[in-house]
Amino acid sequence: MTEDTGQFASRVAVMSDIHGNIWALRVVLRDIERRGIEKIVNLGDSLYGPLDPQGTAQILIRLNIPTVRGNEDRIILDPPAEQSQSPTLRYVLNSLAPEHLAWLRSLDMTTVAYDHFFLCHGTPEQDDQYLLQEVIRSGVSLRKTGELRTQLCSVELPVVLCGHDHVPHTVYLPDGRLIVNPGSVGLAAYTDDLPFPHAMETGSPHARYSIAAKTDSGWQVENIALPYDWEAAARMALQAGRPDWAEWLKRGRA
Ligand SMILES: [Mn+2]
Repeated sequence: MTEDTGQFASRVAVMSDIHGNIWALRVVLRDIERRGIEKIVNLGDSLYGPLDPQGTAQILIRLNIPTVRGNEDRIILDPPAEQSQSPTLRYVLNSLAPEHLAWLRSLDMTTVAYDHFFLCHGTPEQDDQYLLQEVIRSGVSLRKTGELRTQLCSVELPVVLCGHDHVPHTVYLPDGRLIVNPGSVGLAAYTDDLPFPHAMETGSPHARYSIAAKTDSGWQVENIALPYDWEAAARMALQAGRPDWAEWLKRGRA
């Protein structure tokens, strides 16, 4: 691998929200390798879902890349009372071995990677809040610049990497900072009830990740959408009793 030098000395592949989707993860990692990118980060929610938590954990532990813990990773480690009976959580827990849980437990909620990048799953303060999206009763919209600056007042690095809402976004702040959400490797759409019922949709079932690269004229961001065997992932979700996931996986719509 000699391509990752010179002009692109600070080139990083950004993954988030893999959600146990080993079929999507394998295709993303192959694409990153094909491009000669050697620096990868992972923004969390790596294992939760009716797919292949164990296989995904094995790959990620072997990769050993800068990784933060997402809200659904936290739920695996410390289930809140109202979720402790969830069949999907039981499926995940049954599939994981102690070493996989120990890896999850070793992750911090935020971290700094490769000199330029601040990593969080949701916001710097909360792993279960969207940074870039505001959910109100009437729908979802891009959070206002002033609120973003407040959320990021403690972050001094030029590039903030966040996930959690599964929708790719690149947002530029007036002070020159950049916020990049790569979308989701493993789950292109979903619905949630909090804080108000809403749907998050990428619009296609492709596996998503981003590449952030420092160039002479500023930070360059590429959003990648890769075809993968989403039918296989959907079959697994159906087998595990989640027809809703199967539809989200196959269509990228919710
Ligand atoms: Mn999340």
